[in-house]
Amino acid sequence: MNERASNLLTGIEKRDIRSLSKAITLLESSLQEDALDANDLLDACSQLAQKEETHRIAITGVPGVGKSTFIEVLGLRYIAQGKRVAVLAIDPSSSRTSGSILGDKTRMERLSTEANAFIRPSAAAHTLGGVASKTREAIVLCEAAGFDVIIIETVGVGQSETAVRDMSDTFVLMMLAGAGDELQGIKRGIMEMADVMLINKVEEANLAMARSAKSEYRMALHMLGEDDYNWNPEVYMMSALHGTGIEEALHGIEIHKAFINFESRQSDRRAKQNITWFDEAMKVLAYQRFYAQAGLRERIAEMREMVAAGKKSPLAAARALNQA
Ligand SMILES: Nc1nc2c(ncn2[C@@H]2O[C@H](COP(=O)(O)OP(=O)(O)O)[C@@H](O)[C@H]2O)c(=O)[nH]1
Ligand SMILES: [Mg+2]
Repeated sequence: MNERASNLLTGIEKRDIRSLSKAITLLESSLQEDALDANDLLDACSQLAQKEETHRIAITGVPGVGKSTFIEVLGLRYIAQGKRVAVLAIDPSSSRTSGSILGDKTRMERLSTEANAFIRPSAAAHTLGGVASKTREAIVLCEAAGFDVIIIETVGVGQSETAVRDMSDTFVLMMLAGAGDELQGIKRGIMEMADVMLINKVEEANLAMARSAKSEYRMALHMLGEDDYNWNPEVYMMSALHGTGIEEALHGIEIHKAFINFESRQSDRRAKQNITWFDEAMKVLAYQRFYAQAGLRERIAEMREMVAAGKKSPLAAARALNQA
């Protein structure tokens, strides 16, 4: 390991936030000269990470549902319990400079001033293997730096949830009462992934509607059936802004943690997740190596023209380029 990587590693071991931040930036780098250090660092951190004791919580839901507001409350609770909390935000649609990320930061104002909190906005969307794969690496680094609770905030639309489910112990889905499933962009597939469901913004004016939404969701979850571990997801009502129902919601998350910690379910789940990670990394690296071939770009352009002119079928053209 060279000096830069080993300095960062020392910093991470000392729980230095600046080193952690720099290390994550290094891992996000797409520069060829950073790749080796990034690998060394990730490897060393995987060995360091106190894996079993940490809790990886994914919070998902449509923009505006109140994820960041809830994470601030949740994070402060964990800190009050003496834990160290890292928040990683994934927004597949945004780059680092976008307004939504800045908005998140201000919404976690109190959390961000805590010495035992670390808040990291989304990686740039064009990083190799996608934002989600970088988040996975960031989790490893945060755990190596002694963070006990890792909260991953992600928008509940698009394809990122499956990836996020694959890197969390507890998958929390936040909903609004009465907005209608279609309106919320919540697909059945996402509901199937939920370990805990929270209906947010439940206040006096919509209490009745929230109650009926709750029983509808409970019924829907029940019909979806149990997951691999026979866990029955529960639905809670709360107002992250006004602080009502928070105890119950936290309790729901904690019960799930206790459940997965039982009989090595968590290590089992993480082992499966690591296999998925490996499979994805294989694809990304194979893809990268393939496209790094000299002269490939010209050959692709040539084949495209032949396909367009009807001189070669698309499949035959692709096969021709893949026979190396
Ligand atoms: N009335 C009400 N507003 C809330 C609640 N939680 C969040 N908000 C507001 O909803 C907006 C979006 O919240 P935010 O946490 O940024 O949502 P995110 O996009 O899911 O992260 C903000 O203006 C919050 O103040 C709640 O429980 N009740
Ligand atoms: Mg947010």
